[in-house]
Amino acid sequence: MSTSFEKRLAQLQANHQNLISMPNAPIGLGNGIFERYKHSVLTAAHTPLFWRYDLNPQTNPFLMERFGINAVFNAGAIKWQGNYLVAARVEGIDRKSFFAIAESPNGIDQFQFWDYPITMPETEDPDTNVYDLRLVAHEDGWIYGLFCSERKDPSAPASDTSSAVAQAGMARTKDLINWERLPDLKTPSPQQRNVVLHPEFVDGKYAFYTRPQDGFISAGTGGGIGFGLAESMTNPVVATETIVHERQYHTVYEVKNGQGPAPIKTPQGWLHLAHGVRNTAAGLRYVLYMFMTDLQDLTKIIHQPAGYFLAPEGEERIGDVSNVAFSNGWILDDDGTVLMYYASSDTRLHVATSSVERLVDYCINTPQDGFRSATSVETLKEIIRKNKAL
Ligand code: M1P
Repeated sequence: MSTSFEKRLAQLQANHQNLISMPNAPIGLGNGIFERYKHSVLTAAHTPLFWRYDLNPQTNPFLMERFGINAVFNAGAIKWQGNYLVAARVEGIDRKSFFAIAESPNGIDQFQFWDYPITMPETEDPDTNVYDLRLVAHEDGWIYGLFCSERKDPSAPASDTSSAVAQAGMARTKDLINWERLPDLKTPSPQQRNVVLHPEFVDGKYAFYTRPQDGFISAGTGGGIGFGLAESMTNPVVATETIVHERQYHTVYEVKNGQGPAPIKTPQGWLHLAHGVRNTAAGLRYVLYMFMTDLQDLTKIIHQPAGYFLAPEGEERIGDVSNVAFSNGWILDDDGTVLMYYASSDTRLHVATSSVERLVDYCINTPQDGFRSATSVETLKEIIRKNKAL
């Protein structure tokens, strides 16, 4: 006769196994640009039971959770030894985030976490919180992980227990297990988040997408997606930031924006996925948008469709920070498929699929923003006219 501990464990194991082996499938006809999927690919419930529970009946007779996981979201991504890997932001119930790799044979379902989370070495100034890892296989042979390192603001008065400083933490690896921490990136901006390494050298230097910001939440006089060069990764200094894509009034990136994963090279230009933030009466709304930059001049935008590429829908709109779509990882597969990992509402991770061909077509042939209602009407009338003439 099995004990209640054994019964409960068997049930937990069955539920977990069902969840992590659940097949995923695209939903509906979609918009032709990308496919959404029925199930999220990772949630807090996907984390291994042996992370959350002490499985010893002697020390945990009630089989309680001992290490609660609150959310699994914003993930870097890479194809590695034939498998699809995401390095997710895992947030414990203590609010601390860390990185953990989950692996799938096809990139759309059956993601399973590696046994241990990433042990990210600290600098001499320890991070309080780390999140939003961007994985980049650089042409120098290293895989770099760039992430936000958050520490309490040392200049905040004692009464202020919330103010923080965000900087670009950096580390590198050859096997995704052993990481060498590098110094935080130095830039002219007091704070940085959403910093991404470009995969190729530019003029023999390391190239970074940055997001200068005055405050921890507010971009202030900073903002926009910046670009800068550094001589080395071991003494990483960006002396000059050029803004590639500015915030702009009455757009989906009016308040803030940030580079998503590292851009994908195509014959027509570099494909970029970014997030844009606007304010509403219900709070900030985060959506994803795309643009392309010139192959020779990485600071020159050559195509940008109007508005958002992907916005949170249905249950995606609800979570710890509602109305958020955020992406910091995508994988370009050998056949040209692009697997885009996006998180919803700082709670769970999803996949959307498209192809380089479709995304380039989307960027080149979708009308640009005219920035006024009247220009939108003219764009629409032109589409109608052409269709009526068919
Ligand atoms: O809560 C939404 C997102 O907020 C931040 O992004 P940004 O710096 O552009 O405001 C990040 O903390 C991100 O992790 C989070 O998803």
